Amino acid sequence: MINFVTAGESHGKGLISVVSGFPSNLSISEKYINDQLRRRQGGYGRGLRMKIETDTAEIISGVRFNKTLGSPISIFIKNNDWENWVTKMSADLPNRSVEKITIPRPGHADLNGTLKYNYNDIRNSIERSSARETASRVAACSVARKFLQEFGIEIGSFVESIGGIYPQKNFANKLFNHEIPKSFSADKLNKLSDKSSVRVLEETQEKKIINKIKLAKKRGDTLGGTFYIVATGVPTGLGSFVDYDSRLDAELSKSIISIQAVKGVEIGLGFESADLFGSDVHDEIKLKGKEFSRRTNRAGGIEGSISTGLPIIIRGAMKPISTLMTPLETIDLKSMRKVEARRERSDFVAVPACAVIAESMVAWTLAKFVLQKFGGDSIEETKENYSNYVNKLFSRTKINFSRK
Ligand code: EPS
Repeated sequence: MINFVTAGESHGKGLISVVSGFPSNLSISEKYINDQLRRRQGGYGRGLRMKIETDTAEIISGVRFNKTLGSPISIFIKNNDWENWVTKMSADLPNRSVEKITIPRPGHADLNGTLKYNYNDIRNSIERSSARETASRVAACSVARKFLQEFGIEIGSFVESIGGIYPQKNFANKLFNHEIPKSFSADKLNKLSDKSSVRVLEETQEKKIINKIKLAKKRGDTLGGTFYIVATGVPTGLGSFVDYDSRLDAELSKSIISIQAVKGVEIGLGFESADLFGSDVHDEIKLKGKEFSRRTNRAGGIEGSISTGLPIIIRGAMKPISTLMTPLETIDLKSMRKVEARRERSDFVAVPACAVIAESMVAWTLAKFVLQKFGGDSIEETKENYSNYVNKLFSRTKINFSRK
């Protein structure tokens, strides 16, 4: 079974990812990972830190001549900002002069982290709860993304809205109506959304959003928004209804809501389907050549917690960034008096980055289910098991139902 763990604080020496359980002989390179890290750093409205960092993955183990060995893959991302934090974040020097932070920001982990871990400095909570950690997630999950590409499974995303500004025509509706050409694949979606500085698909919407972000900056405020993740090429049969934690939709939702500042996740039509008649929601089943298909895809590619073979469609909602340059009210934990929250260097909006991070988390979850179903110690073995299943799926169904 695959697993990944990340380590590192936002302003420490760097970030570490350790990935285990992938089969041998999978091609992977630092360049492949860096291309994804670069996508994560983008987006109009990101903070000054993105000018300091050029997140670069250094593969420390588990790969030889660009092929996985089947052993743990460890990846290091250096923090360029570390040189400014050597004293403040020293691992083994006692704190002689570093001022403690005693004023928690509303909306972040500052107060809760300090209470839970009995910290004597809120900086200890800020460092690991920061969204900086997502850089190491993207590095780790890029291995999963590359693995899925071996099976023709692609993952893409686009930003649906920022600050309540939505598109004229939502591309997602085409997906729900299953009105997309067979040639469509999620990586082509990224070629469109990555062109936009806020990763939206409509130019007029982009202009309105950038103006809204400028307004937020002027007010010393922040924004959130919504995004869609789309996975194409996913075979029928991933996930199962037999256990709560074998359910594909549940595990995908968990992986996305685990991202810092994500407060909502929907599979397919999600909350909208709660208001509709069943006849306007359930996807009628049809035959397409030698495959089962659906007339529509409002289920978002998952029925009975199992993948249907149609694109998986997930929508996420990200709350506004917690650090406001026009601070909200809080309590100073030293004086226990009402004060204004601290200003910490930060992003104004990070929804474009969040959508890229969510792609990585979806890649991880789908890779987990692919390996769970098809196993294999080498990529060749996994691919053999996969083709055997996919090629026989339809004929086996016919035999089952013709059997007496
Ligand atoms: C981030 C790097 C850090 C995080 C930021 C995301 O930037 P800085 O060094 O300026 O604090 O703070 O995350 C947040 C804005 C947050 O609220 O957690 C990154 O690399 O994505």
